[in-house]
This record gives sequence, structure tokens and C-alpha cells, in this order.
Amino acid sequence: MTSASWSRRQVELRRIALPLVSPFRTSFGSQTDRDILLVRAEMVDEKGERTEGWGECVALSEPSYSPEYVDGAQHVIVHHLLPRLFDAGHLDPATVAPILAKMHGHPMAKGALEMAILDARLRADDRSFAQHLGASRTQIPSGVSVGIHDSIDDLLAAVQGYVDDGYVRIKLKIEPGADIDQVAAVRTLIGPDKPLQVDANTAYERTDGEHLRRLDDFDLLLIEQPLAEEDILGHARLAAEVETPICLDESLVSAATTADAIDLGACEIANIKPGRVGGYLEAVRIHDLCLDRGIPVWCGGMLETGIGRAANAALAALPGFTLPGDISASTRFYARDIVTDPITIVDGHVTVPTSPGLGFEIDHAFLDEVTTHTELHSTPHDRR
Ligand code: SMG
Ligand code: MG
Repeated sequence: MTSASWSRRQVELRRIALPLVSPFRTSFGSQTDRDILLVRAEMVDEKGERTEGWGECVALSEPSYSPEYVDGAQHVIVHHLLPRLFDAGHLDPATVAPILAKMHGHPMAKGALEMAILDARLRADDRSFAQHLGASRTQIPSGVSVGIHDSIDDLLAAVQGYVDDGYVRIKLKIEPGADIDQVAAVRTLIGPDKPLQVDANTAYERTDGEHLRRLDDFDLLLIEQPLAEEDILGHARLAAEVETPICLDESLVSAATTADAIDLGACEIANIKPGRVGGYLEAVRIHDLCLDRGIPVWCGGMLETGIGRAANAALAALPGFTLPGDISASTRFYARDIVTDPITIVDGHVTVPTSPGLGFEIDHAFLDEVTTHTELHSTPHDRR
């Protein structure tokens, strides 16, 4: 990758509103639509060459999955992160995180900026995300995340629909009161061989070990984030109590926390989500350390549009991603995507984009239609 001190740096922040095709309920609440923050970075180098890149911020509307939320992410970007990126002498994708490191937290906001700058850099260099991150496959298996339903019949109908769509792995959202019976019914429906896992989004307590051990009867791939995100010790104890492997999601906020959680026996499998850890470059570092320590990883999802979905598909093509990720077709959540070539699944697999950068084209007409707010920020003067 060439390095460049982009002399002119301009960032457009755009908010879009997209309805979900059906409500998505987790242990922390139900969502019916998304309010998404997109970042478009436009960079001009010393020779006057212009390039642009896109990033997607995965923060939800409320601080429910993690402390970040979309209005807060936009605020911290405008007031604390962009000024530092505009002031930095040298800017390339690898310097974004170090430049922003003195600002604590806000990985989703930082990750969206790094993603846009990485996309711009790679488009200028005619290289794909997959190439840059180190992808070793051209296709990846596609899993689907299924929300909590009011009745087991509704849940079974939804699961059957996804099985018919070809998804190779089913993940069920669970919470106390909607777990054992639901998992039993779904296991009976899909048969013993279909990969199945559950995600509690922190809904259980340390004292629930005996209850969660009942899930051992259903040959699950993993139990994702049963306890609070801070409770690494609790997860380690649970991992010793329950046979089904414990997978961490919310708890893993960096490569360092992941290494510690593995050392403590709290993380038998890792869900890697770039937004949660500050971007794709840190996500690759987590992949590398898990590969080194023999911890299987898979790529999580945050109901991304085609922008984030394309990037996740590239990441999930790295060699350590040995389990199917939450990288479903765009139509799993959205009737129409904002890119012209949305992620689709064929025979249960997603094709990894290979065009330069993130490898998609924006559907500008539709993007404008769903845009609720746009604002432009730029370097006050050309940097020379
Ligand atoms: O993008 O397929 C997707 C969603 C996958 O279940 C999913 N994500 O905890 O893993 C998780 C959740 C976080 C978002 S829930 C609103
Ligand atoms: Mg999760």
C-alpha cells in the first residue's frame, strides 16, 4: 500500500432510515427499523487525485447492545474525532486508530472512520478489502440470526423460512423464559445435523449455570454472551460448568481483552465484530491471535447495509474464520439495499467481493431517498 498525506480531507456524514422486513427482538428489546450513520470520506492527494471511501457505523439507536448509540457516535465524530484526523500531518488507514487513541472508547465511531479511509485508500490503490485483510477464500458460509418470537409456532415458521433460503447455520436469540423449549423445538424441526447456536446478549446471571447446562442436550455449536459484558470471571466459571462452548461477543472490545479472556478460560470461541473493536484492522489482530491460540472465530453482524456486509464478507474469508458468521443476505433485514450489488446467498454461501475497496457501488437514487440528514466537514485549508 502506498502512503499518502492527503492534503484535502472531507467527510460527509449521512443518516439514513431503513425499515426492517420484520421486527428483530433480542433480550434487550425489539427493533422495527434502523437509523444508520454512514461516513463518506473524500480525499485529495498532493497531485490533485481524488478518491472516496465509505464507512458504516454499527451503533444502534439506543445504548442497548453496548454503550454507543447513533446520535452519540455522530457527536463524538464531529466534535472529537474528525478534528484530530483533519489536523494529523500524515493520515493513512493504519494511523487512524493511533491518532484517535487518546479519545477513550467509542469503537464504533472510530471504526466507521477507519473503514471509510481504508476504503478510499484501497480504491485509490486498486486493491480489494479481501486482498488487504488477507482473505484466503472466495466464498463464505452464511448463517442467520433469528430473533425471539412470541410463540414457538411463529419461531418454527421463521426458522423453516431461513432453512428454505439455504442458510447453513441457525442462531437463535434467547432469554430467560424463551430458551430451552424454543431450542428443543427448533432442534427437532431442523434435525440433528444442522448447525445451531444461541445468543443471550447478556441476559443471564452467574447463578444460571445449572439452567444453561440443559442446553447441552441439543448439540449446540456455542452459547454466545450469556453473562454481562464485564463478567469475564463469570464466563470462565460457566465454561467449566457447561459442556457447550462459551463464545464471547459484547465482552471482547479489543485484541488485549480477547487475549485475557482466552487466558482466563472465558472465551472458547470468539465472535469478531469490527465495529465493536474499533475497526477492521483490530478485528484482523483478534483473528490472528485466536488463530495462534487455537480459538475458532466467526464474524458477527450488526444488521449492516451492503456497505458493512461487504466488508464483513471480506473479513470472514480469513483462514481463522472456521465457523459460519452472521453474514446473511441483505434481504434478511432490508427489502432494498443502498448498494446496487447487495449481498446474496447461493447454496448457503456468500461470494466475497473482489472489486477495489469494499467492492460495491452505491445506489445513489435510493440512498438519497432514505437519507434523513447530511452534513459535510472538511479540513479548513489545504494541507501543504
Ligand atoms: O446482522 O445478522 C445480523 C444480526 C446478528 O444477532 C445479531 N447481532 O449480539 O450478535 C448480536 C446481535 C447484535 C445486534 S442485535 C440488534
Ligand atoms: Mg451477539
